[in-house]
Amino acid sequence: MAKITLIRALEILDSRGNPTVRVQVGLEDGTLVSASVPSGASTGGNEAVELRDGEARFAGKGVRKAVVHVNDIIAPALQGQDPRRQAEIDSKLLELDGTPNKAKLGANAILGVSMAVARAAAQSSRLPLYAYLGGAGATRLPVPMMNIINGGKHAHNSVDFQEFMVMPIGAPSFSEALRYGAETFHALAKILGAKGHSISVGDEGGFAPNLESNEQACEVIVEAIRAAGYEPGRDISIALDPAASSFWVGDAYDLAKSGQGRKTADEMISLYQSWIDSYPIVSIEDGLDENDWAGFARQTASQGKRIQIVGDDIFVTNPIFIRRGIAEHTANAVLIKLNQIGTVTETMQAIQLCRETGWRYVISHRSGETEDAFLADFAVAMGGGQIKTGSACRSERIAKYNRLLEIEAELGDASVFKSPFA
Ligand code: 2PG
Ligand code: MG
Repeated sequence: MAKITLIRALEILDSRGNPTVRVQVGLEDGTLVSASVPSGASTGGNEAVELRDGEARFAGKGVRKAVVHVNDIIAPALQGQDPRRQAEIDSKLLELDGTPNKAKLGANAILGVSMAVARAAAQSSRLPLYAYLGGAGATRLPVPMMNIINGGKHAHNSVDFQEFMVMPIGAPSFSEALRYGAETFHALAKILGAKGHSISVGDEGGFAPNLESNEQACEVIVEAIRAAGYEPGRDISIALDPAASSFWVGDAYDLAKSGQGRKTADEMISLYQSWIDSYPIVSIEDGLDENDWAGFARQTASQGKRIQIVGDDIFVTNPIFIRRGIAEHTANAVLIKLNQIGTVTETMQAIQLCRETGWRYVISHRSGETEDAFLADFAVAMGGGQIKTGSACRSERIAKYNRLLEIEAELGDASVFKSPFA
């Protein structure tokens, strides 16, 4: 196997115009690949540390320190290593960092190297990334969660909840699912326009209208699903990510953007219950604050048989928190984000825990993304059947969907597509 001869990092820009890290890895056989690190806005308190320079340039968001850590500390340490030894390389990265949350080198530095090493090994092995990471059994295409109305921290509008997503659960294939979602997105544009709303988009490419209430987002989505010619609940369902930590203020959930007042955890759970009864909702992520383990468990006990309860900020893709969640019946699914934990190997360990306990997992982008489509291959490799990667516009989102179309075409008859909710 060709050994690592080059590791080099660069400060690039993400989809919000903020700096992020790109890492190039070269091998002695001439392989040269790169990987780029995404960045969140509604970040969990326990995420691995995204190292920012804190200097005047880019309003403190520069990543030159992370770049230097890759070039001066990580690169010399990994020279001559076999890139297929992913677990060994990732534990070497943890050792070089030496902190529990990657605060020294930066999770952005570490993850860029981890992803680029995986991609280099795949290319040098002449395997597509999904087959290299997932093996011969990696044939399942994910059902997309397409975020067509953006609120919360991802948009300047009157909607408190961060993400209203459509999930084409009744589509026969990934490409058809993508078409169902894109057609619904366009139908929604017409409906919002006709109601006099703005159809400009938020960070993940969903519309960001000033609606009268959070609930109205569900109403217009159901209308759009029908207008596009689909049956709500059969062809296309709704998934929500309120990202409730972002509006947990003091001791209450403050629906300040919409002016719907302050609510307790149990009031939020009842609100979700009434929505589940009124709309075709199959999944709710982060319905409560990241520290409200008891509230999550109450929501899971009362709604977890009927819908998927996904923990994002509360678990931060970290096996330690997922283990606690399993013991306390906190949720029944985990949102998986590579940069919350910081290496490919640890991310795969988090997924393995989900599999062992029968929990579902959703492979997810961040609100700040790049054109890197690593996530698409990773979702097929991990086989969980769900991906969350934004709306039907903005190329940093579409790059992932287009890569999934390529994978589907390449797998041909071998590709599998089935709803996780069937
Ligand atoms: C989320 C993500 C991605 P962010 O909360 O699930 O949609 O948002 O990357 O801003 O944390
Ligand atoms: Mg989330």
